[in-house]
Amino acid sequence: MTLKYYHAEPAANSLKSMIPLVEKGLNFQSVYVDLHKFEQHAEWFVAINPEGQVPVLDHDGVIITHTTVINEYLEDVFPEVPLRPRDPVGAARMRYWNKFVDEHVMNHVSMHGWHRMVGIIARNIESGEFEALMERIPLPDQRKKWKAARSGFSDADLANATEKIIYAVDKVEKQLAQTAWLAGNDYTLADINFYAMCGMMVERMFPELKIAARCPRLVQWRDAVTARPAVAKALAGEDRTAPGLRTWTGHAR
Ligand SMILES: N[C@@H](CCC(=O)N[C@@H](CS)C(=O)NCC(=O)O)C(=O)O
Repeated sequence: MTLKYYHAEPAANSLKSMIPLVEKGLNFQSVYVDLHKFEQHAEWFVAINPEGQVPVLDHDGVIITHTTVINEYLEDVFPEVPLRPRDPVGAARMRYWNKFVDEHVMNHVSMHGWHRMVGIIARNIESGEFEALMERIPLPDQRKKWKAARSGFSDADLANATEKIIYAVDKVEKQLAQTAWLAGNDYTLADINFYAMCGMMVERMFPELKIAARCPRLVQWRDAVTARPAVAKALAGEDRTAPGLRTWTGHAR
């Protein structure tokens, strides 16, 4: 049995499926894909994932993409260390939170991240070279996102994204007043999802939201996730992000 995990820095989507791999104690080959060099759009990588995005799981030659799908796949194939409740109600609650994060959180945090980080990278590329790079991006929406990052997202779009993030952190805070973890009494893929896509970096990315005062339970929950040995190990992975661009990701390094 061989498992190969293609990923970038230990943040957002790349972190989201790395954590379950480590939590489950699986042996896997880690393949770093350098987004700063646009390796995700290179021929060799697009041959593996035609959508030109990380992360990707290769299990004995079977390619699985999209983090929520990868994580449920890992759960189905390697259920020994469970990260999904075994009862249908618990599993439904976990999926409810995963859907919420995937549809209503991830893109909004991502827009702010792209605005601050990818925008700088995109603006540093010479004109002709930028257009040539855009040609290689397989997903039309992703091409638009790169172009928007280069020109800068509009204030209205950024304000809308911030509103959605405020709604999300307040919703999580309310849930954590009722249950220790998002889907109930157990740590699940839902916690991993919200942590990787928002929770780990929201305080550092949005100091103006005064998260510590506004969402004390979320901060406590985030610290509990960070303190898990598997999470610490996943976070310690390779990071080639220029130090000046690291602050938004919430990296301690
Ligand atoms: N829905 C996908 C999203 C994957 C995604 O957005 N990956 C980003 C990294 S966090 C990426 O590959 N970005 C590079 C690019 O789009 O050029 C998933 O859950 O895996």
